[in-house]
Amino acid sequence: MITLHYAPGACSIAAHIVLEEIGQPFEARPVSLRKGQQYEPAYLAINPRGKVPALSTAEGIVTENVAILTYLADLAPEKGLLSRDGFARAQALSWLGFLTSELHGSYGPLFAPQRFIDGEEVQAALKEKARTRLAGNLADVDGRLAGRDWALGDFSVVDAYLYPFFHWAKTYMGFDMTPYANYSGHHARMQARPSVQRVLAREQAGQALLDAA
Ligand SMILES: N[C@@H](CCC(=O)N[C@@H](CS)C(=O)NCC(=O)O)C(=O)O
Repeated sequence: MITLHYAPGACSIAAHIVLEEIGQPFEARPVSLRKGQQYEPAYLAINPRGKVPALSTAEGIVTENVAILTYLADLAPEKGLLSRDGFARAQALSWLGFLTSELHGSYGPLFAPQRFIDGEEVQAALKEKARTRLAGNLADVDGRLAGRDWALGDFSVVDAYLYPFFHWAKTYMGFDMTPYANYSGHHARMQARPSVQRVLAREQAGQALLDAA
């Protein structure tokens, strides 16, 4: 059986949503990033980079969001979560590449400026710059979602991957998301999906387990 190693509310929620969408049995194992469990030997044996998500499969371990989302979509081609057609697949991979490098990357200096530079003053300046970069990337997404319910027309892995970054901007970075009307509409549509509701409930329970441990 597939096991998803995830942290509640982290980028791993994209894979969690896709697992629910494809409807195959899986186990979801929470990892506490707050408690540093990603650096404990047991987890480093799964992903030596100390990051979630990681997917344990019968064939071995898959790491990196883009690889995991691609792998999961290909397990259930009938769901149409990632086209196998050359050009359409390239469009999807273009989105995934942007999300993993640019949009996800925008958050690094905001969540952990100390990983980039020492000193409170320069860290504050770095965060300011990073907020501007994030705002630009959110606007990019918003523009690309104009006139469409889902990033590629039909629901796909790209939509699942768009989900956490909206939430982080609003909840953790205090962004007013109303100017990003298309991305806001997309987020509302995501929240209404039964798969997302099941994932949110499971991740909440996972967080409670981690807190109690
Ligand atoms: N390139 C990786 C990035 C994964 C990543 O940064 N995950 C974060 C959570 S959103 C993490 O595990 N952070 C823990 C840490 O860096 O200590 C991917 O796309 O899978």
